[in-house]
Amino acid sequence: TNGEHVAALVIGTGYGGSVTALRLARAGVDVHLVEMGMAWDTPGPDGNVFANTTRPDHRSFWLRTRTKQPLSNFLGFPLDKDVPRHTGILDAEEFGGITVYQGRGVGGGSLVNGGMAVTPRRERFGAVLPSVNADEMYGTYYPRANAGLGVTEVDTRWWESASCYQYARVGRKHAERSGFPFVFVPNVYDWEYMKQELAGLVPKSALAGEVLYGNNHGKKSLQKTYLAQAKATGRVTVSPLHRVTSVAPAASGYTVVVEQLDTAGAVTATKSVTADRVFFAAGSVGTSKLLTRLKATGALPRLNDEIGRGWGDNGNVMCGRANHMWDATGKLQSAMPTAGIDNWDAGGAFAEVAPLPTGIETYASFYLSITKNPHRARFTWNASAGRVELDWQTAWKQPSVDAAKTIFDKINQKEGTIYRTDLFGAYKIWGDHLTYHPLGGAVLDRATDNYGRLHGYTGLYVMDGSLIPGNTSVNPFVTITALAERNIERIIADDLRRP
Ligand code: FAE
Repeated sequence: TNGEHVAALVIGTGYGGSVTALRLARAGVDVHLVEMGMAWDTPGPDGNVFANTTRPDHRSFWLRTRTKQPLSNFLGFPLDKDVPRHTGILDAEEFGGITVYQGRGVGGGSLVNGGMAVTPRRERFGAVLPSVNADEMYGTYYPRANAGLGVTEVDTRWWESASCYQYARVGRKHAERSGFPFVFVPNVYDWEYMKQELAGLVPKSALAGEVLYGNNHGKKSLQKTYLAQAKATGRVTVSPLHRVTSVAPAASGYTVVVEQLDTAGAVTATKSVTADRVFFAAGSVGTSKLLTRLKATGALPRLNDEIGRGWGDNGNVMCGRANHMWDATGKLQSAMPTAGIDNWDAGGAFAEVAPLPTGIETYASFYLSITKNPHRARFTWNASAGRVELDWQTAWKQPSVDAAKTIFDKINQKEGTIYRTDLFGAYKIWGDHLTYHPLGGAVLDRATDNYGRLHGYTGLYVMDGSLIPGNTSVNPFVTITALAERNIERIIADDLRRP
């Protein structure tokens, strides 16, 4: 409520925000979480909280009147359709050269993502976060994050015969025939639940194609893990449909301005609260946009010049391949990926074998590659337009395409197959217009100290993916979670326990 004072205010409820809330609350600190998206705890007219991926509706997109699906076309038909403007779950946020997909709601990206919970190979960690002690991360914080997130491995004996992973077995066959290492990756999906889905014993979720607009069952989003534990402490409150617009020094602590939204996105109230400490966990784009604007417009002028810098797309690029008739990928495809092709050291690409859950046999193999892309963009404040811009260039995806080609040109040659040209618009092979993995913008040990304390101010912290400089070599959320676990432990010990 307006005029309230809180000990700790956390902006955003994704991985960084949820870890921060749980650990502060367990240390005896009262925490208020502010989330611009909805709570996602109430069923819609169809009895489900979340819309199905194949039938987007008002719940699916953040304040859009037309869907913007990552796969825009199929067999020559455009897939996008009109939807009522609503504070839906998936934001396709458009900058000049790239569309950045993000989750909106209590749970952040955990509501919409594929659940792939990958710890980078240890020998690659030095390139991911050079200032962080790898022994501590691999000895303590990665295990803590994996436990907190409920990460488990698929039962490979079940996987070998499950019809819903035929597409992944075809992916393995093609990878191995071309000599690439094929690796299983852990996930946060409840595998026992999926087995029951396949056996027809429970309502289908992953096997009904649910992922991009939320999973009604089976996936352990943050709502079921960190946030449930945080709420159980009795010290955590959450305000959904509240968006932070300003943070500025007050006589004691900080004044935080928050707009309350209705489900059409209109501002219904503006509130001002004070907080002793403010934790920015609005995601790489959300935190970078806030900090860039607050520095430029004079609310937080002492933030340093690293704010807004070091942003990358984790090298995301997508493609599909057309298989021969003997390599059917299956009508039923689990929406939760289980495996990847690791050509990082030789070619700079790690490719997830991704589902294409259309409900029909497509003879297509589909992949999301994470690549070693060297380009880094910067957020800047455009005063005349009154908005933050990102200077990512469309052409900067070329190194990612080249890296992905080290895998798929070879597989196509070996198999005598071709790329699909119908998935991203007419005759377009590469899905190079987007990222699911925004990283950076307030990089650790540059914009902040080595534990996320923002330079220039006491009591302001960054806790999310904006700390990571642009690439993690694998899917990012386990690293975001582990880094938040590491930083908050130090912050509690040094800033909160000592007078
Ligand atoms: P994030 O989870 O984005 O949370 C930030 C929260 O802050 C959001 O809920 C925002 O609504 C909220 N917010 C933003 N601005 C404000 C404001 N001004 N006031 C109040 N609230 C605000 O941040 N990663 C993997 O590791 N494995 C996967 O399989 C995977 N699949 C993905 C699939 C999709 C479709 C997408 C979009 C992402 C995927 N990711 C995956 C990426 C992953 O979800 C992402 O890296 C993390 O969610 C980022 O965590 P953060 O805590 O940084």
